[in-house]
Amino acid sequence: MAKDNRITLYDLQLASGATISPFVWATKYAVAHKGFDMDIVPGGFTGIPERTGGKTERLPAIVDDGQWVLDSWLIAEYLDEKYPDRPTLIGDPSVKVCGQMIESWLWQTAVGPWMTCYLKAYRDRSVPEDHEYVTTSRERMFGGRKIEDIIIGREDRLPEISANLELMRTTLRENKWFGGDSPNYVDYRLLACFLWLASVADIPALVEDDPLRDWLDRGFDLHGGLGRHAGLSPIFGLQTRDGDPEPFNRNPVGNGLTKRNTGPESTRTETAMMKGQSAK
Ligand SMILES: N[C@@H](CCC(=O)N[C@@H](CS)C(=O)NCC(=O)O)C(=O)O
Repeated sequence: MAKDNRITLYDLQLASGATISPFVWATKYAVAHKGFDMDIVPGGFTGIPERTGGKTERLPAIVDDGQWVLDSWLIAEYLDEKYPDRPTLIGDPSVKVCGQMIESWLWQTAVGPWMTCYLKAYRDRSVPEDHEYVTTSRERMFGGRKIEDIIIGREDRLPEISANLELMRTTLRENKWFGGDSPNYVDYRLLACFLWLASVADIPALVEDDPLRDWLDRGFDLHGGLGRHAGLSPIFGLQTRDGDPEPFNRNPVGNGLTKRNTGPESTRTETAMMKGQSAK
């Protein structure tokens, strides 16, 4: 049992003290969701093995009353297993399977493309002793291209990345949280990607009136404003230009996939459209 209700969490931070890693963000939310207080061990990318006594090269890691647990998903599973009487993070196994699928989609659709827009801020905002490591390791990940070259053209890419998030907007139009009435670990995994974004966004990625904003604001406010660190940047405020794609669908129409069939009344408009009639 966590001593004094406290769990130690090894953080991965920028110079501002804001967490950069989406995996660490998800873990912070998981520990808070379980009702534990956190003792944060600060630090950047350099010296993770030294900081953790050789336990890991990657973060997050937690220590619960002397027990080390690594990996953000394994930590969430550990917390549910060890503390079943506290609020559930994952619960049914399908939550993990479907959650990992939607998270992979978000990484492919947005996190990866945003990385090509914000890599310079990612490096410049890291703690000074990390700059060289972040530069060389991330340039290697991008096939040896220079960080300054990778971000070129980002103003053209940002509206398109935003437009590609429509799947999340559709889901959140019908549901308060991915967990249903209350947030679960899937919400935290996805919120963590946007918190990563906020940690590196030297220009906004989403327009002010993006429908995702409601869920994001509620999510960032959870657990005493866990996602409101002073080192984070505004992610809303993207200015679109003539010729840019619409950053979100302003006229979403329900269809058979998203609308529940509760009888002819519920499908009348769609049926009229399909028959080329005006709905009565
Ligand atoms: N599967 C691991 C991934 C952890 C991971 O890759 N963390 C990154 C930060 S996002 C890290 O520690 N990177 C250290 C480095 O880049 O040297 C988890 O979910 O915890």
